[in-house]
Amino acid sequence: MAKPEKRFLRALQGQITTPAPFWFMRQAGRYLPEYRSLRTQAASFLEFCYTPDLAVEATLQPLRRFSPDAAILFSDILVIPDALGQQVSFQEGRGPVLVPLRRSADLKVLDPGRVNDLLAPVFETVRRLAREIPSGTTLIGFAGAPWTVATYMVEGRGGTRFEKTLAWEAEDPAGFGRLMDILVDVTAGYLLEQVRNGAEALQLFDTWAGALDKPRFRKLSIKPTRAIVERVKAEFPDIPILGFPRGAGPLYAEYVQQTGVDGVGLDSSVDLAWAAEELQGRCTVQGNLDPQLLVAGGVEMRVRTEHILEKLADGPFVFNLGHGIVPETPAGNVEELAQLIKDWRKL
Ligand code: 1CP
Repeated sequence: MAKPEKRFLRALQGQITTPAPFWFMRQAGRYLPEYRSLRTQAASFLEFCYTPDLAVEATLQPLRRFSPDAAILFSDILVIPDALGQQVSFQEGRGPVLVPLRRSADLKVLDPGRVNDLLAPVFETVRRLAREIPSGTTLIGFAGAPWTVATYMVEGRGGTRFEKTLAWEAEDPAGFGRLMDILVDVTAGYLLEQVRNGAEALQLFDTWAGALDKPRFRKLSIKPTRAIVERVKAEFPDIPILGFPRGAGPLYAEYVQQTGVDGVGLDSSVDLAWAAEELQGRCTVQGNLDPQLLVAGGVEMRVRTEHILEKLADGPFVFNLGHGIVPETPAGNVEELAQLIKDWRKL
């Protein structure tokens, strides 16, 4: 059973909590000077993720500054392709670079059987965090959703328009479907192992869901997400699962109805009145301050934050951004935002 004293978990159970619980996507990372300093201790970003001392510390850094209601495991969605045996590296200023998979025959490089063994350091990080985070803080485990992870595996890098991934899916749906099935299977197994080691909630990041038209959104975002939710809930019926189908637009409604998620992350483009009306009756909503307003700070950030709280905090709600904190963000603005949320309606 979820521990009721944790406000984040109560919100995911559908309760209204005042003030609203909050955390920020990418609350750890380069905008924090203490992160940049810690990061120098590992030669590569993946080594950083696979060193529990460093990953635990990176997770804890934002907790000390902002006391959010949730800590998110420090890792990356691309540890899955790495553990499957695809060659993955992160290059300074360029982001992730993978040796791309482009056709069925390329799938033979993948070895799904070893994923959880290779990711043992991540599970150790989860175990240690479960002991080390403050008692009112919820530990969120996560993974990329299959579609989003597949885009990196097929394109070989970020910053694309997913032409090669969409073309493979169109030309050889059965072959691409095998890649998706592998990802559903290993992602469910990976999330289950995070829960066994102490994760108290899970988030599935479908960052590139917005590239899919309606039939493909159903096939490549909703269906695999539902399969993962079902597998995790079969073993842990009470574990709250959040989905983040970024850019889904009106398809957010179908996503919420069909996947079985307990909460949904809204990107900044989602209309708040629409979300309150169409989504919040069915699940907890999370979001959705534009990360650029957090870069700018000041009155615009404050007005928009209050507006989001006015529209959504009377139902089950977790305050967050509409996407991750960007490296240019002044840490002081994040501190101010955290205080705003905590003080809202206090007087
Ligand atoms: O230190 C560095 O320079 C590396 C930057 C970095 C960091 C801090 C990357 C590379 N990943 C991360 C951590 C990370 N990634 C976390 C944990 C930290 C936290 O949230 O506090 C999480 C949850 C992610 C998830 C992630 N990685 C997503 C989904 C969420 C999102 O932001 O959309 C995606 C798409 C990635 C891929 C990725 N990893 C890193 C980069 C630069 C990218 C994006 C590449 C692109 O633009 O396509």
